[in-house]
Amino acid sequence: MNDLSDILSIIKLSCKKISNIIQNSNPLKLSKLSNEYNLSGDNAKKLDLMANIILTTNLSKCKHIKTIGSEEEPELINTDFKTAPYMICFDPLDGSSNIDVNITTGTIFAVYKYGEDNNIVNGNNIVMAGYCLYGGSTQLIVATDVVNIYQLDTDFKIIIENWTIPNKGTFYSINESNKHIWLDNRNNKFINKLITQKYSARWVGSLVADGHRTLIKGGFFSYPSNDNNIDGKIRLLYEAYPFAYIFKVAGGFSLHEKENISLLDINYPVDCHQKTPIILSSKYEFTIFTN
Ligand code: FDP
Repeated sequence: MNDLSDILSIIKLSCKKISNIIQNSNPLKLSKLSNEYNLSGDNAKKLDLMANIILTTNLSKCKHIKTIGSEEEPELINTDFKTAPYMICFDPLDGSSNIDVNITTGTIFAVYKYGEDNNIVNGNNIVMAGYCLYGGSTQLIVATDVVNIYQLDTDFKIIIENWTIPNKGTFYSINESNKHIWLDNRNNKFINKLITQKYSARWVGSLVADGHRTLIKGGFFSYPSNDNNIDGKIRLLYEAYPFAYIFKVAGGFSLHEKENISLLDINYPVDCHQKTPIILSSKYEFTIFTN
């Protein structure tokens, strides 16, 4: 086994555990606020913290990993393996507002390879990224040089190899209740244009679910900056970079609305919890948005 398949095995084991907890517990109890707060600034639910403990405990034993970053940890954690080649960052439980109502949540991760000078420059240092969906079934989407989709039976088994995103979709996914406070005025015009082309709206409110729909069916997903979230809401290291990587490998696109470049080219942040506006898209919608 090579380094990445070792890391992937640990992710599979951890996601299977998290999936079992979700399948076998009362969602109202799992969604209770913990007394602790995560230092990325959000209230942490019980399930968020359980998922974090499972992932950090398992991954900190992996000899290939030098550093761990999690939404639920204040700072990056150094493992015992000081000369290991990789950093892993994850959101242990994305979509917390959907836990109590038994709607899809997920785990998002990215594995970064340190450069020669022991640096990570941006999202292009990613060598593997993915997410696990805890939904109608539990699926794991993994991007290396191709995107593969696994489904959990007794273990994760590949159900689709080499997934590519369709060129065009029929849905756009954006929280339109923020339309009066969006900072990029392209959004309103763009959505009106899609509506005239018979597009419909979808918003689950879990990045994993809305991003997954866009990856499978094509279309447009965005969480733009707004008056209340000037830097956007999605975290760069463990949400935006991984999704940007997955979309790129699948033949799709990502964009930072202010810089007008791929999210992967945005500089590695000083703060490991830095937020960013995010756009993920198939080709047709991306071409309209950027022209
Ligand atoms: P959540 O706070 O529930 O974890 O990452 C943050 C996130 O969910 C995304 O998964 C989701 O796309 C977004 O926030 C939803 O935000 P709104 O509630 O503002 O729509």
